[in-house]
Amino acid sequence: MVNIVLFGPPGSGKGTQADKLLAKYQLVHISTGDLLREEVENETPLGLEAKDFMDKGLLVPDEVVIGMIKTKIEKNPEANGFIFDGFPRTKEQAESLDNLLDLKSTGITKVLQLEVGEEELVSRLKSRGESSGRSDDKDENIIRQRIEEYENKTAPVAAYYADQDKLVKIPGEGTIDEVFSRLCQEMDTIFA
Ligand code: B4P
Repeated sequence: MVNIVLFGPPGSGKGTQADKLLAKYQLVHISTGDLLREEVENETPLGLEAKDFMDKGLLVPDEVVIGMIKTKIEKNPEANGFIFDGFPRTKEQAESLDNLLDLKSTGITKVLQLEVGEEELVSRLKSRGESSGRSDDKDENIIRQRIEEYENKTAPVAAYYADQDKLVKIPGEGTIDEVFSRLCQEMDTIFA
C-alpha cells in the first residue's frame, strides 16, 4: 500500500491538491475536515460537538477525529492506499494513525508538506470565504486563530515524520498546476 499524508497550514492547498492526486494515483481520500463538515451538516451528536471548536478556529478533540479515521479506514478494506488530508494534526493523532496502519501491516510512505506564507494563507481563505459559505473562512480573526493552532499543535508533527525520514517539503505558492506538478514529481518517485 502507498499511504500519503498531505500536510500544511490551513489554506496551503491540501484539499485542492488531494482532489487532483486522487484522480491520478487511485488512492482513497480521507479528509477529516470534510468528514467533520458532513457530521455538522447532518447535525449528529459528533457534529454538534465539533462545530463549536471549528467555528472558533480550534482543533476538534483527538478522540473524536481518531474514531472517525478508524471507521473510514475499516470501510475501505480493498484500498491500494490512502491520501490523508488534514490528518494527523497532533502528535497523538500521528501515533494513533501508525497503530491503525500497523494493524493492516502497512505504514505511512511519505509526508508531503506544503509551505505557504501567512499572508498568502489569509488571502486564500478569505477569498474562499466569500463563496464557500464556510463559517470558519469568513472572519479574519478566526482564520488567524487556525494558523496559530497549526503553529502550536500541528507544526510539531512535521518533526515526528522528519525523524522517520518521511518528510518532504514542497513550495506551496504558485499556481495550482505548478504546485501539483511539484507534488507529482515526488509521487512518481514512489510509483517508479
Ligand atoms: P480543513 O477542512 O482541513 O481545512 P483547511 O486546512 O482550511 O483546508 P485546506 O488546506 O484543505 O484548503 P485548501 O488549502 O485546499 O479543516 C477545517 C477545520 O476542521 C479545522 O480548523 C479544525 O477545526 C477541524 N479539523 C479538521 N481536521 C482535524 C483534525 N485532524 N484534528 C482536529 N481538528 C480537525 O484551500 C484553501 C483555498 O485556497 C481554496 O479556496 C483554494 O482554491 C485556494 N488555493 C489552493 N491552492 C491555491 C494556489 N496554489 N493558489 C491560489 N489559491 C489556492
